[in-house]
Amino acid sequence: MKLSNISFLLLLLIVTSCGNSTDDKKEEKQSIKINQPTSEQQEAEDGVTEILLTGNDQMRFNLKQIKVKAGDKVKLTLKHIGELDVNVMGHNFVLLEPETNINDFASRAVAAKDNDYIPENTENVIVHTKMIGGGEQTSITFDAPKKGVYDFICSFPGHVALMQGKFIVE
Ligand SMILES: [Cu+2]
Repeated sequence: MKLSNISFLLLLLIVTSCGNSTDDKKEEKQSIKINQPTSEQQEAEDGVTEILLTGNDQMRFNLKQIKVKAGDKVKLTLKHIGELDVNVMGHNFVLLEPETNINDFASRAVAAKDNDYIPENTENVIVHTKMIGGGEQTSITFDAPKKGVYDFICSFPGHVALMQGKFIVE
């Protein structure tokens, strides 16, 4: 469990133990919970950090931020929880090298339909999943790159504006 989660739990405990559990406070607590960035992440026994990233029909990833540790082996599963076809609402996960201009990359990706919207011979991609449609899921396993903050995006045409986040290696 990460520090931020622990302090969040502590805060909850303090709020709860104050005893003034009016309905207002309950609602407040719930909304805090909802706004808490959820990192569906766990360290498996074999030392592989598993990440579950979902994408939906509203062009949203469930995670804005993914944190791993340098040297981790990462198993990332991308799950499309929508219903739309891959040709209409395809999603992928593309982890970009630092200094990559996201918008420039995305526009080159648009032209690479035949290559799953990954520009051919690009040096900007560290790793990526295949493009999937509603109801599908796909996994990749890779070694976390060196410490730093990386961008991840969905490279389906038009998705990058909403579907991007930070991949943080600590
Ligand atoms: Cu997408």
